[in-house]
Amino acid sequence: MKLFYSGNSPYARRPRLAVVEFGLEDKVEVIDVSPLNDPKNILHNYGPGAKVPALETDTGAFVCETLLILQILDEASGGKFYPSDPVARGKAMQIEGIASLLMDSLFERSHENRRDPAEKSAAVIEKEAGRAARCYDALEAAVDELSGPLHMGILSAAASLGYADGRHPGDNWRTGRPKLAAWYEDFIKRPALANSMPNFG
Ligand SMILES: N[C@@H](CCC(=O)N[C@@H](CS)C(=O)NCC(=O)O)C(=O)O
Repeated sequence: MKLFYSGNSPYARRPRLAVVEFGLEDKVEVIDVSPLNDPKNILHNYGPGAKVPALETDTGAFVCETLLILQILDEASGGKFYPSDPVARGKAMQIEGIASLLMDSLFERSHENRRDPAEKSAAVIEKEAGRAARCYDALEAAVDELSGPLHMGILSAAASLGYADGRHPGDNWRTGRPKLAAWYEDFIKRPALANSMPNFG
């Protein structure tokens, strides 16, 4: 399979992390397709979205959308991404959902922040900042789960927090969330995390 990514994409970082952490490096070739804003970007040859992550499967499908890609990679790993026990699996999915919500919210706010002042919506920015704060709180409350056996929700939570640091340093998400801050500082020492840290200059 081929996984297309760009280095600073928080979405693409999730399957990139999974490939390393769940032992798929022999099955998945990772291909950097940045810069994404190049109209001749190779992704335009494959489908309408031209977004990362994108996955070309061994059966010739070209699949976009992070959660679908993770589903395919999970199958390729023999189901390593989520626990098999139903209760643990539900908790892992709960974390994955919060991490996804957080990433979407941060992504939307970052676009809104970069609009021309006349086009910017203070209401959207405020609404998404509130949603992100609730997600940070939920992750702080779930830190025991984050510290447990590795699953995809944990990797996605780390990717979202890394993106928060890059695009929304003013969120100061560590303030008032000491358990999450301590967990994250330790977790990002894992080579897969350290080697894929985004750099927004
Ligand atoms: N809903 C998509 C979002 C992916 C996405 O927005 N990726 C961004 C990079 S972080 C992208 O490819 N942007 C290129 C563009 O907008 O042209 C997913 O979950 O995979």
